[in-house]
Parts: sequence; C-alpha cells; structure tokens
Amino acid sequence: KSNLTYAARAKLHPHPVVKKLFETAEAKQSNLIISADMTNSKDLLELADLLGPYIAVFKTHIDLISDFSPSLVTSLKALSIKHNFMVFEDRKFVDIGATVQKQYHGGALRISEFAHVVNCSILAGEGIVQALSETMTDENFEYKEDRGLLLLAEMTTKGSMAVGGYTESCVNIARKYPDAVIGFVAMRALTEVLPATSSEEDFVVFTTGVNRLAKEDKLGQQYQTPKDAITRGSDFVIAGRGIYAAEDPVESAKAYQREAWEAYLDRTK
Ligand code: UP6
Repeated sequence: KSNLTYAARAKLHPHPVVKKLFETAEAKQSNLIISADMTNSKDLLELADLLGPYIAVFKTHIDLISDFSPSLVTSLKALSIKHNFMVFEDRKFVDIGATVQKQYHGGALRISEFAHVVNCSILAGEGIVQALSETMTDENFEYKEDRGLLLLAEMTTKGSMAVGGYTESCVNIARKYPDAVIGFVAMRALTEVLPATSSEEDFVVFTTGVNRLAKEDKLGQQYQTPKDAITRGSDFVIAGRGIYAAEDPVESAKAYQREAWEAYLDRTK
C-alpha cells in the first residue's frame, strides 16, 4: 500500500489514466466512486449530475440500462466533463480475447467510447488482457492514451473463488501489460500478496463492497467501511446502495467522501 499522496503518485506515474485519476482525487478531495446501478437513462444521468461534485469516478453497469441509446453515452460524457469525474464501466469481461475485443469496442454498448476504465477477470488466462491491451493502445483508436484496465483480483461475495493463486496470477499478468493495466479491483493492496518488484511499481486499487452501515446484503455481498478499506491500501472506494439508496444520497455521498478522504490523509501523513 502506498504512503505517498495522490499528488506525488500522479507526478511519478507513467500512465496518463492513473495521473488523471490521482489529479482528479486531489482536485476534488475525493477518493470516492459511486456505483450507479440504475436501470434507466434518466435515473443514471440524474445521479451523475447530483453526485458528480463529490466523486472522483462514476461506476456504471451499462447493461442494466433498459432504454440504452447512443445519446446516453453523449450525455454521460458531457457530465463527466462538467463535474470532472472519470467513468469506470464495471463490465467484468470474461471470454476469449477475440470476443472481448468486440464487446469492448464497437459493440452495442459503446463501452470504449465512454469508459476511461474497464475491468476483466483472468479466469480465461492472459489472452483477455492481451486482447484488451491491444485494442486500448491501438494506433488508430481514438481514445488511445485515455483508457485503462483493472484486473478483477478479488471479489467481495461469500465463497468467492478469486483468491490465492488466482489473485497472484492477476499481479503477475498486470506486470506484463503496463500500457493497459493500471491496477486491480481488490479489497486491499496486493503488495500483501506479492511484494512489488521495483520501487516504481504503483498499481491502483479500486475497492467494491463498501458500506458505512451494513455488514452484508441478502445475496452474499459482504461489506467493509470506507475507513477500513483505505487503511488496508485501497486507493478508491466504491459504494452503491450505501449512497444511492440512502434517504438523502447527497448527504450520504458527502459522509462517504469525508470518511474515505480522512482515512487517506491518515495513511499518508
Ligand atoms: N461489485 C461488488 N463486489 C465485487 C465486484 N463488484 O460488489 O467483488 C460491484 C457490484 C455492484 C457494486 O456489481 O455494482 O460493486 C456494489 O454495490 P453495493 O455497494 O450496492 O453493494
């Protein structure tokens, strides 16, 4: 886990998407990501506009949107500029390389057009990472320097099989694709799993399963608090229902933002 400030890491990091993530966090004093699991365009855009000021990243599941259209992508991109947040599509790609390339770029959901960051599982091995890396860094790809990949290294659900050797393999594969892979979705810094091989290595950790009040849901989800996640080495905490299903989502977002930011200040002081 890094004890450096986001500003220091932004300066040192070679990847433009990581620089932008850390710069956004510093500018907004926020390491909070909202998991916007809305099911129609209007709700998604309203949530982005409402919570935009308090977040560094807006996380989507674009395939939940019942009335998806290309204009949603245009509107979401406009809001991302208006409020200075990045967009993470939590698509969890898991297939052969050739299929995943088409799901990512040019498919029905236009993921490569709006998502600065996407993630994939390495269940199918290294090929998926190679495939996404090729597409993201292709000379002719419009957003070539503006796209990053996270490996889904751990999952928050009871009985998750993303553990042990699987998680270690994520770290090993990540090291081979520095142009595309910027880090992990995990519950802690993965330097705990495999120590860094150089002092420059700096993977970003996004952490789901974050809730200030609940410990679990009824379908196997398990939570930790924003403070605990950041203390364990998470760089950005992701909360969904804890924020959007609260009585006052703005007040809730502010409370998550404050708690996660203070934990970051503690970790880096
Ligand atoms: N998510 C997890 N756990 C994982 C991976 N992803 O919860 O291991 C995602 C879910 C959901 C969000 O798909 O979008 O993070 C969690 O939402 P919640 O805060 O409402 O539980």
